[in-house]
Amino acid sequence: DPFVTDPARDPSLRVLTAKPCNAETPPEALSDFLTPNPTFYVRNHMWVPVVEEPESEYRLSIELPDGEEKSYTIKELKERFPMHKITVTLQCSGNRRKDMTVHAKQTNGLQWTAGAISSAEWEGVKLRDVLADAGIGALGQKLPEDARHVQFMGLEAYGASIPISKAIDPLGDVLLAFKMNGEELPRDHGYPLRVVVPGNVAARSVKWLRKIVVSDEESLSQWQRRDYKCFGPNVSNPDWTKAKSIQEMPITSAITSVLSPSSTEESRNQLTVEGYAYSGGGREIVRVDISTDGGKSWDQAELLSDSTKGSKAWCWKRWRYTGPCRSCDETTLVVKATDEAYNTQPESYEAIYNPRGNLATAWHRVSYAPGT
Ligand code: MTE
Ligand code: MO
Repeated sequence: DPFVTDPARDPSLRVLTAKPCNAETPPEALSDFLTPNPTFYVRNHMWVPVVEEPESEYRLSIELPDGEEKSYTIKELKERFPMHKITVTLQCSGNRRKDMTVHAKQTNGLQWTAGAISSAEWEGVKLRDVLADAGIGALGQKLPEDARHVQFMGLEAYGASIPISKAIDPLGDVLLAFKMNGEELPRDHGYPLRVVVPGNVAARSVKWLRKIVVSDEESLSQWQRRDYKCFGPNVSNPDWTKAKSIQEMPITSAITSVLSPSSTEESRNQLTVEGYAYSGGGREIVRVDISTDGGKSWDQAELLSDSTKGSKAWCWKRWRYTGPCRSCDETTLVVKATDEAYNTQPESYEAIYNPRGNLATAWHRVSYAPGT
């Protein structure tokens, strides 16, 4: 049983599968701006690799398009490159998949609710600095034509890739991270080294990173070539080669808590609703619309001004709404968000249905009965 060496886990995580461990952040922890490490969601495809002496034993190797290979110990990475701290939200492409199943039809994959998303302050060195040292992508230097993708390989067998443009973008902030919220990376989240790709689907933030390959091709893994893609709502048996891999995430939002109005007559029809909104590509959330009558009328939530680190808006925005509950018998609360490019969320899950239930970003609806 390769799972016997998996780490102990916080009992408040909402476990979907135990082996491999797939567990959501509980709603209480979703109200924190930075998710505490023990309740940061866990998405493992396999077991958690055991790494005993990383400072001396662990080497990250980098293979260039001409076949040349360089390698770095953890100590070298820490000593030779400037350290950076960046606040980044990671979100699984399957976040809210269960909503798509409930509101459209059956989807195939872990039935996440709104907790396959979490945020942390990550600390490490920039991938672009290390690649430049290895001989690729320094500012002002011409890129070889066959340097198109940067592939990442984990210690188990997981792998994925990102386009070279993201990897070497001075404002792209891709990190090789050693720390998470000021602590050493927990084993579940990639100890001793993980790549963090801000703004992209979390599937590209490969944990237990052992090798980087700069290539003319995307990663050959199924997680690059198959699973994380979307198709038209009519396509039930997709030709996986025909769609683009998910990279930058689309905009989404969710309600994470509804506070019942207090019992005084005056505030009886007041409601407080809280949640998050997030968009990929570093696009900032600029507006969150709330409806307390199933989407017939709208109001705006207050955006909380949490302070972030990094070149772009890589982190979710928390929001809060207190207002009259318009049709205050049984009702549906709805949230949708808008980002700085004026992207907004689709109204229905049917319109974005795909059999793998990826990117279930439709308006988030929560039923609410006063007095409950
Ligand atoms: N990296 C490795 N090596 N193995 C994995 O199973 N899962 C990916 C990504 N990186 C995975 C991985 C997926 S699909 C997600 S959503 C994120 O890690 C989850 O990161 P977390 O467990 O730190 O929340
Ligand atoms: Mo994921």
